[in-house]
Amino acid sequence: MKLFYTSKSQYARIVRVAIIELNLTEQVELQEVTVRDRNSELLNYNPAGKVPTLATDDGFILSETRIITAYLNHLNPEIKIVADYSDGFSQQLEGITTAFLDGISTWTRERRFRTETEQSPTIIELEESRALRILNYLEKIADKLDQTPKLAHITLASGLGLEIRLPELEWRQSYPKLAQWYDEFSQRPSLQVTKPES
Ligand SMILES: N[C@@H](CCC(=O)N[C@@H](CS)C(=O)NCC(=O)O)C(=O)O
Repeated sequence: MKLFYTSKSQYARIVRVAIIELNLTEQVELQEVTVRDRNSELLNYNPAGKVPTLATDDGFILSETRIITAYLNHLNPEIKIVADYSDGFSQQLEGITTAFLDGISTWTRERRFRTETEQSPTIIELEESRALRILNYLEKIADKLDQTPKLAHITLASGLGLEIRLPELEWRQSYPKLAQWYDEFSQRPSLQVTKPES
């Protein structure tokens, strides 16, 4: 199997963390690629051109973080990373944390890849209020977050990890329980070796 990734992608980071937590590092080869690039090697495999992309041993090309993670989880079902229907709360959290990551990614891209005149205040305001609503919700239920490497927790940690690229988010002081959860969860070796540098 081969995982196509970029080191900057927080979505690909979720899959890289899952590979480590599922003890599948020997089975999955990692290939770094470029995105938004007509000459990217990835386009020979996936017309969507997005990371993460997984080329499976049985010849399928999987996109979308949750689909890939669920596929990897079925290879080691003893460890439960992706929630099933018996765990409604984790499924609920998977949805909300994915929306958080999607929103923060949009906001970050707006700031980093567009000139000041191209940046849309409407989009930034929309994503900022979405992020704050979700952070308020997560702070309220912080005692229900634990330190197990579930997809929802990994997704949340990946979203919060974008603080390095979006200092204006400034979430730590207002959400102390969440900050405590995040700082402890981030100590996991899988999170440490995939930590974004910039
Ligand atoms: N919904 C997708 C999002 C993946 C995504 O947006 N990946 C970005 C990198 S963080 C990408 O590949 N962008 C390339 C592009 O937009 O062409 C998932 O869950 O995997």
